Amino acid sequence: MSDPVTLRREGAIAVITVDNPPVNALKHAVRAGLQKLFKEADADASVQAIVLACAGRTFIAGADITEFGKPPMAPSLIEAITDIDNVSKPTVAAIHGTALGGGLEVALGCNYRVASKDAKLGLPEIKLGLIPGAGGTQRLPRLIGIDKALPIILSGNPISASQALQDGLVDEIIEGDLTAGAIAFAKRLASEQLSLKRASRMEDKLTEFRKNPEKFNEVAAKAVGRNKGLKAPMAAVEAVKMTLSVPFEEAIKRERNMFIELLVTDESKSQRHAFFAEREATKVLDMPADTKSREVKQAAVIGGGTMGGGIAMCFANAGIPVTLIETTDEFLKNGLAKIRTNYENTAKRGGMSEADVEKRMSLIKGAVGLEGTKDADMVIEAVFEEMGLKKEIFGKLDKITKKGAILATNTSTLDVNEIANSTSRPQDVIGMHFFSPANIMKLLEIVRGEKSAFDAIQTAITVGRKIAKVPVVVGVCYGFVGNRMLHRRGVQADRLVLEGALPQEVDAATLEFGFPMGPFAMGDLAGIDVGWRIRRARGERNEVADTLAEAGRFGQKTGKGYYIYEKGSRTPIPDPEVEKIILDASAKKGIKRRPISKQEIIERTVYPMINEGARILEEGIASRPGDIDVIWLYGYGWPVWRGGPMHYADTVGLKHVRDRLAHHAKELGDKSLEPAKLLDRLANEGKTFASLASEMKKAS
Ligand code: 3H9
Repeated sequence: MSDPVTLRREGAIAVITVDNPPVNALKHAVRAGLQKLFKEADADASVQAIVLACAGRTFIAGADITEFGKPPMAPSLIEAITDIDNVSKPTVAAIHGTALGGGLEVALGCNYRVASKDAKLGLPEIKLGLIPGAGGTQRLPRLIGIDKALPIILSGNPISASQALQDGLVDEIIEGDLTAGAIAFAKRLASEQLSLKRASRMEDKLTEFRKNPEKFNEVAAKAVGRNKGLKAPMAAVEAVKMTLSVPFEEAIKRERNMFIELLVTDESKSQRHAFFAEREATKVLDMPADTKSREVKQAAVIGGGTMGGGIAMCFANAGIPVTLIETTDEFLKNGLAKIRTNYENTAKRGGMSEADVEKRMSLIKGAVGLEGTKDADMVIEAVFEEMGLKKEIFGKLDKITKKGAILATNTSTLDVNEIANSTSRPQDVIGMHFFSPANIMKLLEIVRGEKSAFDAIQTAITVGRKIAKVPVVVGVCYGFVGNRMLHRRGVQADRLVLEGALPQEVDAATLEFGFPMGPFAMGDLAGIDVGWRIRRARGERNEVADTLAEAGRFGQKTGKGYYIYEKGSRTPIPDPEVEKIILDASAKKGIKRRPISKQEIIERTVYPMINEGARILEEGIASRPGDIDVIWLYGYGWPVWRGGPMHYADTVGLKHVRDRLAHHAKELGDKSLEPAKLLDRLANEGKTFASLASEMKKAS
């Protein structure tokens, strides 16, 4: 294998290049190569300055995450960066793509940083449940100040090159050839013989905070935000705080130890699992490796309601022209107006410029009637959930649309195969299930019909990524993966309320678990009337929900539901009237109410989802446990530090989950809680969903 780090000369400038595809991660050979070649260039009297550049699509994107948890191999990243920092000649990092984590830490070990216009720089370790472990928490605050560094470290979000220039993280933006620009920059440095700028030795940006430590606490509390209590954010604050009182060398050692301690936490393991699961989810196990996407230059969305409008926005946001189709001029006008209002609201909040609003609106055309789909390479239908209507639309699309166009349905419940069979080209039909609000929610369930062609699936994945979604391929079943599992939680939440809990208790336990919202607050947000109407049509009844709906308590939209909402507020306030409705419902059903613990609430709401996830795997609806996790992380607010339901099940132990489900099933006489066959088998064999994933991968 060729060396991933090489050195070449451009006159008196040594150019060290990292070439370790795909993202130039700092595997052992890269660390060793960097250390060796920086030392070599430093020792060479004919070298006046050193440029560090990267080949391929990006600057170094961080430590090699796949090496975490394996025995450490010298040099550590800290050792390599310390040696770079100690070089006696000017050093310049030339940044393109993304300088992330350990990559930015390497760049911070250099004296100067130049970047291409579209580069991004960040310390995303927090998103992996970690802190920067190679000097980032010490060098960044010294270079740009604590008030600017803390939000970067605590959010994990990268900043743009222009922001970095403004903050002093980058010294120059290079237009055109980056390496040539960096070499020119280095030559200037060498000729001016300025003293070396070492972030590790800078103290002036710390003075203000040293004088006023209270200010540090204020800035830190703001940067931590909702993540208070999680291990990595707390450690990050502690690490940055060291800049105020602990000498640099000592602080670096302590930072490293904190990093190592975080590596073994469940939180970090869960977040790292999520990182790889997200990337794995786009790989379809049986798809031939050479499958190519079809080209999508023009899209059409049928239905100008909230969902259709949101989907059209996703395309416009990604720069793909899209036609919004409605049945009448009036509906179309309303749909387009709603989209414009959405964009304008974002602009008012400072999220985009007025010019951006116009640019995006110019990409969205309107048309009345399905003829408007004739030029589209991808059509997404987002009309009512009515099989007859969908089949009629797909039958017409079959005649109108171009050969090879992807015909997608956004159905959340209906049989994609039946829809596909209403056309003469079921191979082009697929489900693309967006989550509301579609322009915000990241998850995209791609529903693969039994006849969907591989290149149609691949196109949906590629387009999904292009429009900034996290695509996961699933099979056809009622509710697909996410909603099918959610249903299990809903059933138990309703039962818990009848047995003795109150909505606010169930919601509080769910929030404490880490979800942003509990099932009842979510019911109020979605609208209680939706389920009520469906149940009425089916002749079914949910005693509590339907009594609320009959009293006109539809949720947030009517100011009352499971909770009361003050005018203009979304904060749920428990309501004694609801408590009475619940007590009456229990009495009517002859249920003797009992106190219900938080533990039982979690076991009864979360474990049945895991159980359903196991059934979904058994049936092959999801191809990997990690796919289910990704769906829950991006579609339903599952806390990332718990890794997703299937990963979480592994952390509590499958035997425990199985036994508790069996216990509740027996105690309550509730067959729906009986452990799934797969869960039972894995528990008996002492296995995990992760081990099942490895078995599945080997078998494919
Ligand atoms: C760190 O640096 C700790 C230090 O402070 C201290 C250490 C002591 N390692 O995302 P993509 C793989 S923590 C190993 O699809 P994109 C990825 O799995 C690290 N592998 O591409 C995928 O593999 P595959 C801090 C990595 O263009 C392939 O590369 N850094 C790593 O959409 C392509 O990835 C981060 O957290 C890695 N670090 O996005 C950055 N990164 O093809 C994490 C990627 O087999 N990375 N892979 O599925 C990213 O955010 C994105 O990958 C990036 C590119 C934006 C760079």
